[in-house]
Amino acid sequence: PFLTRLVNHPTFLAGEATTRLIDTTPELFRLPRRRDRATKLLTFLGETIVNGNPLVTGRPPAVRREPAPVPEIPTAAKPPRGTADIFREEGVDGLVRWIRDQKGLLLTDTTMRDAHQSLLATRVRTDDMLRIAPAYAHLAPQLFSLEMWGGATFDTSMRFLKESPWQRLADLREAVPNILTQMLLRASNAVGYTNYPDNVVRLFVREAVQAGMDVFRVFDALNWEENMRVAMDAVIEEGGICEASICYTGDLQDPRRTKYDLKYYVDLAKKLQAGGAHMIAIKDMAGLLKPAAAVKLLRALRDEVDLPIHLHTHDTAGIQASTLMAAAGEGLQIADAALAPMSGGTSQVNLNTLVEALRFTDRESPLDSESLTQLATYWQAAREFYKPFESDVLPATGDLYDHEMPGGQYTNLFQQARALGLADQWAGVCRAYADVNRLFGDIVKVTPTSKAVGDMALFLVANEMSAEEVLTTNKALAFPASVLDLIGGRMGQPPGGFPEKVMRKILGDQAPVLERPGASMPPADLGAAKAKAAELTHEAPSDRDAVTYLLYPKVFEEYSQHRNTYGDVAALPTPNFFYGQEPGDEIAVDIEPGKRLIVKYLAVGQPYPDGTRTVFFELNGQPREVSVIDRS
Ligand code: 3PY
Ligand code: ZN
Repeated sequence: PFLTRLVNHPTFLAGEATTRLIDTTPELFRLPRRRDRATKLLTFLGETIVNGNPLVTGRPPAVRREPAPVPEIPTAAKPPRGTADIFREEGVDGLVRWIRDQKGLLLTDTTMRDAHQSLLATRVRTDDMLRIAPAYAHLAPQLFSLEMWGGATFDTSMRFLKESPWQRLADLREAVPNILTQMLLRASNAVGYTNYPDNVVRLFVREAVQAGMDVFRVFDALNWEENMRVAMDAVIEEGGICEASICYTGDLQDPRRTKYDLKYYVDLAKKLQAGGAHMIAIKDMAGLLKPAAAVKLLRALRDEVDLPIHLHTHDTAGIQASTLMAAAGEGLQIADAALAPMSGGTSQVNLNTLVEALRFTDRESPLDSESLTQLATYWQAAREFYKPFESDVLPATGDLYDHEMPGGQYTNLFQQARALGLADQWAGVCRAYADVNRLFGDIVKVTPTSKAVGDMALFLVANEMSAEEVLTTNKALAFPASVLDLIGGRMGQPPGGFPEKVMRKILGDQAPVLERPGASMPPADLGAAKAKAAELTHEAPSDRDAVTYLLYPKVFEEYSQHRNTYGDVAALPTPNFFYGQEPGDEIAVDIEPGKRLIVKYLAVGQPYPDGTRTVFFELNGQPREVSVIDRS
């Protein structure tokens, strides 16, 4: 049948069959499935009903089962013209001109990326984004962009949620055709925790553009512009918008801290401009940029760099709205914020109230307050699904400016500390984090360098050691792998390099990498990765799966196994994904456009001697049952 399908395919008949046939006509290469999709999903639901979803086991339960309320919108109407239309019609230069012409402060909504990465351990599922996506298109077309991809979302969507990050991007792009999509790209670390070969970074960017990504916020975790080149060039060549970042650390107003002063940031921004950046991001990942410093930084950048500026900060300190307002007063073009119920604390500043704070000023935003309230109302309810992942609130004190921990790491490191029995020593962990930063020469701390500093801080507290003792002790120490990576130069070089003494102590006789790590890394074998990925997915070989495999081999393998066994669980409503169903519950699951399953859960049978139980459903009105192993 394969040959029959092949020779009858229009591409083949048109005489255009080439070796690209696999890429252009993947439908020919899909092999028949052993089990149909409905059975796989019923098996997943059955397993979850009997055994629970391990993701939420032992965590505080979510109570909400009803869907979050979606505002009414004219779905049949074309959404109003937005930034994505401008970009498509007028290219990046036209978009940049348009940005400069705007009087009001433009806003990026980070709810679907950084906000839930910072507040809910990156656990928000695609389904909850897709339900509200068309409402964004109709109610908030004045947004500059929707940050909804990259950072930790790529890894966590597969690792924990068992869903495809690519599908999330493609579906959101389709649902919100008029607003720019935006992602966070860790330059040579792509969406991972270590540098990858250049050809992997390039392929990743190409696939992201093809799947619908517009704005790439590219940053290097040590502010090493040389290490940003490959990613920036790839974004520009593939037709994306290159927003190159300067990561903000320290305090440019503190006369005692001279390493990261105004000149340092301006010089870096100039280098990024020379490297072809279309826009500059000030990436204040720890929320350290104080209002007065923001004024100085904006003035200097606007004087010396001729690119639009986009300010990103975290509200860990609780006062970052004043930083955004101060920056807006200095001509900042774009700011990041999150919808009210997903804002504040380690997340971004409150977008709803920021819009009101700007009202009746010359930077007033054209966003509609009532519409934003409707979007916020949705997220308030949707957040309830994620109660198991709510982190403890850790109000920052003045010591935030000492340890400088990024918003996304703050609560995460606390959980790690608690898991090691060090919760009561949290203040000590924060102090150790600051000491490790000083030991390493005062570096930029953001993924992945922040992880290395955090790992080292926990290591010291667990071993009851001070940072100085690392240099003086004669004990052989087994340093965390991330620390060996960082000090070994495999994440790149900080300004001035790492302190000699630290390198000698931590690396022993191992020679550090001093050049750009990608320069000495052999290119990844894309052909082999494509074949391996196809073996795992049982799908036609694709560059997309290949690059996913190259970035996260183990995670991709487990995700593919899950998908082969249970189908695409992204289609399930969140309460059912976490908790299965109650007897008598009926849910609608759209497994593809126009193909809806109505699943009613009836009952579960007693265990058989072999430990299995039968779970009884009705599928589209017909009785169906699946057998699952009771693991209790
Ligand atoms: C990430 O790299 O995921 C970040 O959010 C850094 O701030
Ligand atoms: Zn951030």
